[in-house]
Amino acid sequence: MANPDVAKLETIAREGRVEILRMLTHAGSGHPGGSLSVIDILTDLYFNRLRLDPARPQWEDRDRFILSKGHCVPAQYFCMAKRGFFPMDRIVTLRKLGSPLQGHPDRVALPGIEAATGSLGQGISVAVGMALGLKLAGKAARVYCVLGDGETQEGQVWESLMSAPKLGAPNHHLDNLCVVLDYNGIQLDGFVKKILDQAEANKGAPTFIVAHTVKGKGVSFMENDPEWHGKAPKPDEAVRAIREIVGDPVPAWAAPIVAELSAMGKK
Ligand SMILES: Cc1ncc(C[n+]2csc(CCOP(=O)(O)OP(=O)(O)O)c2C)c(N)n1
Repeated sequence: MANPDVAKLETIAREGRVEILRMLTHAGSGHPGGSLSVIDILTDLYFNRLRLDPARPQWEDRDRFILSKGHCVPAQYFCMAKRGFFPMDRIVTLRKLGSPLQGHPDRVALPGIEAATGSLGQGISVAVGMALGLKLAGKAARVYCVLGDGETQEGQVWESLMSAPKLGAPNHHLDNLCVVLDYNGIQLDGFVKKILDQAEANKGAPTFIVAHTVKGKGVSFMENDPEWHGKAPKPDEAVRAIREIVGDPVPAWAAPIVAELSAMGKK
């Protein structure tokens, strides 16, 4: 989109960070670091780019979004709720038995999710296939996919990215595919550079964007610390984190969440 309202997107992403911390604290498990790094990318996609109709999640001409780093789905749940796919109060059921909001995206349980991801590397392959299918069907819809930098170590990522520029040629180049790399520099067990350096950006069509992000962004004690890859905050930690994100005094919209999490900490 030509002129995104950046201030509006920043406000939404700030709310997203608060809701991510809230849902992870309720769940007692999950992945704060990569959810906090990817929320800015997802905010741009969901509120500036994707053509979706929450009332018709299966609308044929919709753009498709696949979160290949599926463990960071709390960020996507926030965006979906905010866009009206389901009520925001449902996000506290994250990872609960029977909830459609599982720890990794489930396309059967939650309309609006395009692919079950979480086994790293698979989402990008699905995205490439979808882009080809849409081209062959003559649809103008686009496919967006977000990859983690640690995830690029999966062989399947390389296979799909090498095939993407070739598939559909000569008449159906996949210029409807846009892949964004959440380059936060940290994977599960440490810094990506120390483990295996990441992919170089592919030039030409399809598009591949390297987004330089910060894992745990917005929370000083989570930023750039691999400890916070896959550990939920305790209620008092979540309150501290939210205060950092929203500032002091806590604004009215965030006050009930701070009160809710403070009460959890006293139980
Ligand atoms: C095939 C596969 N192997 C291992 C895992 C376990 N795992 C979950 S998250 C993760 C690290 C992913 O790192 P990255 O892609 O950089 O994600 P981010 O830092 O953005 O959270 C790993 C190894 C998995 N989900 N799937």
